[in-house]
Amino acid sequence: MELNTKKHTPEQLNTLMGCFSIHQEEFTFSPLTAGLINDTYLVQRQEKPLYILQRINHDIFNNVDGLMQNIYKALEALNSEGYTQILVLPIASGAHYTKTDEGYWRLMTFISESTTYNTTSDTYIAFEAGRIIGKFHKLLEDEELLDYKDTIPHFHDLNLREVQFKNALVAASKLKLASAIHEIEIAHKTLVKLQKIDISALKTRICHNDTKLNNILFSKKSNKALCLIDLDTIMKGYFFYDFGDAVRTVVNTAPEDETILKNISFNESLFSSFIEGLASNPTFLTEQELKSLPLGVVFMPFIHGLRALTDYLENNKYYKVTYENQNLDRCKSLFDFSQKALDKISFMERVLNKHF
Ligand code: GN1
Ligand code: MG
Repeated sequence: MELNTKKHTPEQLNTLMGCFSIHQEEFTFSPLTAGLINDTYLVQRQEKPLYILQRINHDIFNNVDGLMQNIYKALEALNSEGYTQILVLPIASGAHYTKTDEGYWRLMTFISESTTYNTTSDTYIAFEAGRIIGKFHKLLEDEELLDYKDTIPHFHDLNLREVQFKNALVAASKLKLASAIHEIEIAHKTLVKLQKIDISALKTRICHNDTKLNNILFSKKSNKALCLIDLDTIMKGYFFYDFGDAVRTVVNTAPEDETILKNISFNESLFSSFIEGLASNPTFLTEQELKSLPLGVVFMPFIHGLRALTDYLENNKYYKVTYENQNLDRCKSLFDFSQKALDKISFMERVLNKHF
């Protein structure tokens, strides 16, 4: 397994920049540590941010070629009024990434005057989050599904995540099992409840698959949403994945690994604004998709919580952690939000009926 935490020197990174077809200068690099999978650097020249340089985690994304093709294909379509286009910078051969002994690297444009938020209490930001997610889907609505590779097959498939969880239960130490006894019980109970989601009637779309709030870029000046970032998981999926993942992070004013559960809440005003923003796009959702959305808000935090719990039981081999029990804390927090979303199903239905 590659080491996720390996530090790269400025010399190494400057040499790497030499591979890309850009104006070559002396750059400086600041690590961006919000992501849990890749190594990400902000590339600056004389303090002006210019690019995002990333080492793709090859243990997780083993089809880098397919992944970069998906991104490149989607970015061609993600260019319109009200949506800022990101560019992938090629290397000399025209390829969209470079491979070194250190792994696979790509370079993308940094959108100037932009910022991200981990959480928000601002209804305008919630509106804009909804608007940009709808816009993203509207722009990708007519993509040819066959052009996209399943780079992480069954990524949000609960059956796969259930099997992985059950395998982890068999292999985990007694101590670990005892420390997560309560969460394991919630997982078993909720798995039964969520089995009833019927995906057979849902339209398969090209989705982002990781639409948490901090994967949306906002204008620093106006707070208008600019575009979605972190495009590694662009592949086929259902709209309720992107909806549920966005809602779990937009309407909850506590972060994903909040340890004080009373701080975790489902804010109704933020939800209503998010839906208003989503509905400000020309319609694209089917009746069946609209019906799937409230349960999607229960489903997405649950599946993330289950993956965090599985990783905790497997001694943190997937997600980067900054302390031993972080995956368990994430699980507790995600399960708690999932439960709180379950209590808001009829509220969500009412708001959706009003706007769609
Ligand atoms: C991972 O690395 P990051 O933060 O973009 C994960 C997402 C989770 C997220 C939890 C490929 O994304 O599914 O929602 O952590 N991505 C992958 O914050 O597993
Ligand atoms: Mg991601």
